[in-house]
Amino acid sequence: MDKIVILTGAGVSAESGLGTFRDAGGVWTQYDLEEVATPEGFAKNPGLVHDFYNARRENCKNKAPNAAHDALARLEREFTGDLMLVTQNVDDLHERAGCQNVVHMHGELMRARCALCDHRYDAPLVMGVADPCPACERGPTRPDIVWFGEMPFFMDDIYVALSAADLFVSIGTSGSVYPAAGFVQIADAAGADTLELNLEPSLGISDFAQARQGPATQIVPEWVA
Ligand code: BJW
Repeated sequence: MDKIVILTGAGVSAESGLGTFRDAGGVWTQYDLEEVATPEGFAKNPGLVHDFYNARRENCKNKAPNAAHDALARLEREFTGDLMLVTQNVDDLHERAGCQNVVHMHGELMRARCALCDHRYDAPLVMGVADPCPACERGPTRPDIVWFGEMPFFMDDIYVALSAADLFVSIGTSGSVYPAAGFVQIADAAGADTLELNLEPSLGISDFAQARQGPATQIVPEWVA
């Protein structure tokens, strides 16, 4: 076993106090995703979208990595083969646990980008509609987040890693958002073993060879050990 791809989702950060999206009380039960997580929503009301991400940024800064993040950081440090940690999460808890190479396929809460020239930079804690791009000074700035209908980042690198993987592990994701929800099928077709670690069976559980259910802070350290 020397090529592992790990996909994480909101369930990994749940026990750090960051809400998931689709569980009871989750982000999409409180906000209309069309309004705050689509390019059309941003075009219609950028102030509302900035308010949503400003609150998420403030909330995230006050949270800490948990035992699942710590275990994955230890795995990254100690594993001698190729390991790609792909996260759908926009928080920075994997990095704060010590992970060096995190592939943020849905972007990063703590980063911003210019909608005109694509310049990327560290987001201020509070972004606003009038903020000019620090590089071109002309374009409107936006959170560096992949919204519905937009192409997730690093897809070529991810598909290459999935096609070569010996093991694909999906942790803390409901398997309801594509293309991430289809990664298990790509890895399986390429001959990888597949494992799901989640609080409850995901939508895609039948595609996995093995699954373990429980809180991430328990089952991830147990798996890494
Ligand atoms: C615990 C736990 C604990 C709780 N321990 N576990 C077919 C193919 C391709 C695309 C599509 C398709 N069909 C539809 C699409 C379009 C769309 C899509 O998927 N829509 C679906 C709703 C049907 N996808 C897109 O638009 C994507 N772009 C795209 O497809 O571009 C074209 C393309 C085509 C083909 C190839 C490549 C590209 C973009 C999707 C962008 C998603 N953005 C969001 C919001 C932005 C980030 C933010 O603001 O935070 O990303 S949506 C939201 O969902 C967020 C998440 O990353 C994402 C996934 O959610 P996640 O992480 O799974 O959270 P939950 O809440 O759903 O689940 C949590 C799980 O944890 C649960 O199972 C719990 O049980 C568990 N859990 N506590 C362990 N303690």
